[in-house]
Amino acid sequence: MRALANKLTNLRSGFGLPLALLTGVVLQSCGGDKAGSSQASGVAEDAAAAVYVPPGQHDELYSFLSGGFNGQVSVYGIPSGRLLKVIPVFTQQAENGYGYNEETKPMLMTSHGFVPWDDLHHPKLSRTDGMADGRWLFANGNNTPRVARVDLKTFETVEIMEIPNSAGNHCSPYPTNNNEYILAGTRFSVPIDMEKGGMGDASLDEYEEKFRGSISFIKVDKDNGDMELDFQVLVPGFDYDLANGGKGPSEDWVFFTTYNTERAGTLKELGASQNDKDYLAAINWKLAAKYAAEGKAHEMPANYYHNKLDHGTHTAKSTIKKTVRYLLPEECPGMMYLIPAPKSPHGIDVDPTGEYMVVNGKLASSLPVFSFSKMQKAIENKDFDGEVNGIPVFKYESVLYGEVKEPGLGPLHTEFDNKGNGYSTMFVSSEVVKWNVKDLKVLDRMPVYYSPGHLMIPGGDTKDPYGKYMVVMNKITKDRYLPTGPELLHSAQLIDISGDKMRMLLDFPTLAEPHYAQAIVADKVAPNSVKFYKLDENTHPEAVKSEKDVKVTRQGRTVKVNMTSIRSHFAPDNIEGVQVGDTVIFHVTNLEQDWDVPHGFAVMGANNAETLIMPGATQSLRWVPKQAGVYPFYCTDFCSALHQEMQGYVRVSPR
Ligand code: CUK
Ligand code: CUA
Repeated sequence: MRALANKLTNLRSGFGLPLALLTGVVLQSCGGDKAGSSQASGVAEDAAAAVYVPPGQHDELYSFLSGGFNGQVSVYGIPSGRLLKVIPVFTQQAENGYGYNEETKPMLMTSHGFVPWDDLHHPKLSRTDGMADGRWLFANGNNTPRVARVDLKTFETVEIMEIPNSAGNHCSPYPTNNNEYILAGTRFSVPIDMEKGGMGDASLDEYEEKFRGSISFIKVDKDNGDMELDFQVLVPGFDYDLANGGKGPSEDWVFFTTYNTERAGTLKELGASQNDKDYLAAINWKLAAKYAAEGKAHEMPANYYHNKLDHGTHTAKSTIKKTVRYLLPEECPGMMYLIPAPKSPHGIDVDPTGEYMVVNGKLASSLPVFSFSKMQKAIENKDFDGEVNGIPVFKYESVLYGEVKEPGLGPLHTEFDNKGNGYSTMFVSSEVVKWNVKDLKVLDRMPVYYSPGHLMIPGGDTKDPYGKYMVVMNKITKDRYLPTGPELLHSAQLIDISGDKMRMLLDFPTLAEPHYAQAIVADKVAPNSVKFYKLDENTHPEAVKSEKDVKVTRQGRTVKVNMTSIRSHFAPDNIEGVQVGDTVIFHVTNLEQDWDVPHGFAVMGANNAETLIMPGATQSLRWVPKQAGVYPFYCTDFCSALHQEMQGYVRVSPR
């Protein structure tokens, strides 16, 4: 894909001419004045005012961008594009000790052991009545299949669940309209051993008969958000790419794009692309839940981790789950259907009314829009064209509403505004195309730099989009910013969609590669934000709540240091009695009860990281000193005028 895009950006930039050069030519031809330069680069005249948030003022919206291969979620203010926070999710973060300190290490445990990295593609906000409610943010781990939940009161990852019988948790996570379920679909199909559980052994020659995909139905507790894997649907062994849920009339349904429907096992040569069409899979999740509740589900052994942060101790605990229930679509009539779609489709997006399903076929020359009411009619009339593993396949025409003709090259994703329009990214022709959902006419085009993947309109995947802004996330940065060597940050662009024509407002670099994003008005999140943890609610077993209770104790070869931090000292700050080879655990309680006064803690030579302790919390660092000496430790976060004095020593004696 990247090679193709490069080719195309070269094309766009004048057959290999550096784009800057070409822009220069354009600039010259229109006089090179300020207005001319804005015009030449397509930036709205009042862009600066439109994105300017004066110092001390807050942004209108929070946006949550996936970090892709950095495994985290980054939070940007919209419209300013200011980075507000990086929320560590699947990757260790040395900056605050996530995944390094004893409290958060269990968060990254899986059946494969400690996996402190993942590839995070899709953040999704929790929902109430089909609208983002600002309570939680769910996100997928693509590589070692996991789903995470971030609590937006604290902007902390509070839960990570591993997904069994999955490989490449890509079409994930999709909340239904009241978070009844979070749906998580597999990208790769794998041989699933339904007797012994888990992945079986099979050759790729046995792909068609032995390989299956899975769609996980994860229940979410209404009050505290806790997830629980209710059951899975073991689907035919296609590759499942992306999903999206219905709304309004289609709210009982969820739709998945598939590729490799010939089940070739390998994408070599023609492989996965030889079929003229792949499928859009439609699953009635409510009916699936009913089948599971009525005893249609089988059970098989499983082995997956479920990691949760306990509120009082602020410590993650892992539970290992040993079984999983599953449904087979061939035994559940009416639960799953297949709609022929352009081959190798990518995104599937449902419009705010819930009637139209858009399939973004990246190799197709048109954008098919399917009709939910026609699909229901086709089900009634049994208007099918064969079946796969007992799953009925519709005739293309019987469910098609119409096609957007010649939208551009390489459609990948679509979002919607609140005025009946869709906006689709064209990866190859590197533009966003605005079209009307009713008459399918293209209304406007905006070139973006370069090669867009997802785009996001705040609320654009809900029944009532906020509209106003659109963020396009691009795969290639090239000459957009000052060069920083071969590796460049990715790029997002903010576009004003409030008028008939799209208007380019702002470029901002992003951390690693953003795929999807979500945004929500600040009022839905900011008032609930926790400022510090209450010391008297801290139930961490190693917490010390007063300096007079600090202690150093030895049990065998383990030395426990229960210590405190407060401006501007640690207690104790002179630790003796440690020997080479001991396991030393520093349990540091931050006694502060004020917003924005964390204290950091780091020890010379400790091969983990620092830990950053929030006010009222206790965090623990483990250290095994290998050499005798007197080791300094200090606070790493400038916390007061005497921050530099916030230090101490640990004496490590020879054994
Ligand atoms: S995917 Cu990345 S651009 Cu993983 Cu949602 Cu389409
Ligand atoms: Cu505490 Cu610096």
